[in-house]
Amino acid sequence: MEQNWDKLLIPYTQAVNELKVKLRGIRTQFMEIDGRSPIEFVTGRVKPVASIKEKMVRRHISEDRLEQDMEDIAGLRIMCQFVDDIYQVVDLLRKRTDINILEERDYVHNKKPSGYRSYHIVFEYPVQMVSGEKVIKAEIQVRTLAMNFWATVEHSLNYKYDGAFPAGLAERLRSSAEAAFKLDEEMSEIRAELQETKKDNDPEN
Ligand code: 0O2
Ligand code: 0O2
Repeated sequence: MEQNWDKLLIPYTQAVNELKVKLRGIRTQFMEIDGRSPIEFVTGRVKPVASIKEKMVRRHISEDRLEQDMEDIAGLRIMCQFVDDIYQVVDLLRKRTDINILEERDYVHNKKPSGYRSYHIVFEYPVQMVSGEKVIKAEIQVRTLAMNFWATVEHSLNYKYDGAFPAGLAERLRSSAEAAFKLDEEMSEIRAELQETKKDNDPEN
């Protein structure tokens, strides 16, 4: 039987919309209290049907296993300024009672062969449907602005090359990912030095 995509995607769309509000709410609360947030901004999307179909072929996922085996039909991204912020956000997510974390993948410190870095969390999320509660799987990717810059550009180049970069270019992309990570490390060091300077100049110390 032909899959009814519109019907299948209703709870995923609902989940993405709810989670965008909830995750952006974390930023709002931090800004109110601290004037600084570990979350810079949040985006979310439901995977387009064409990408779902392509991934089903690539990962040998049958239609009847789709909802169990495809973890990123509902996908959220949290962008952070600093690498440390990623882990603060992950800690906050672990404490939430509205998501049930199934798996964490730390590609920040275990980069993928492509050079890709991000922290992935796969979780269950209950959606209140008129027919009753439906628990779906969803994924949050937590990354710095620099990691996001690299992943966004690499993803669009990948699309043009249909996933197979010429060897020399793949190597240059890997070294660009390293350059982005060096930038993250340098920014963290600058922040740490600024905090030290501030402490030294604080008359209360
Ligand atoms: P604001 O005040 O415009 O920043 P939405 O309608 O926003 O719920 P949509 O249109 O599907 O959802 O967009 P998506 O992809 O979920 O998220 C877009 C949000 O990410 C917008 O924020 C953008 O401003 C923000 N965004 C995207 N790229 C960047 C970036 O490079 N830097 C920053 N700081 N923000 C970015 P808002 O909340 O809609 O509001
Ligand atoms: P989209 O929506 O186009 O981004 P796999 O399918 O083997 O790659 P797996 O094991 O299902 O991956 O999950 P993993 O590796 O934790 O997460 C896969 C997702 O991470 C991808 O989703 C991308 O969003 C992101 N990702 C992983 N590797 C790379 C990479 O080298 N470059 C970029 N730009 N993003 C990456 P999709 O399904 O590819 O879809």
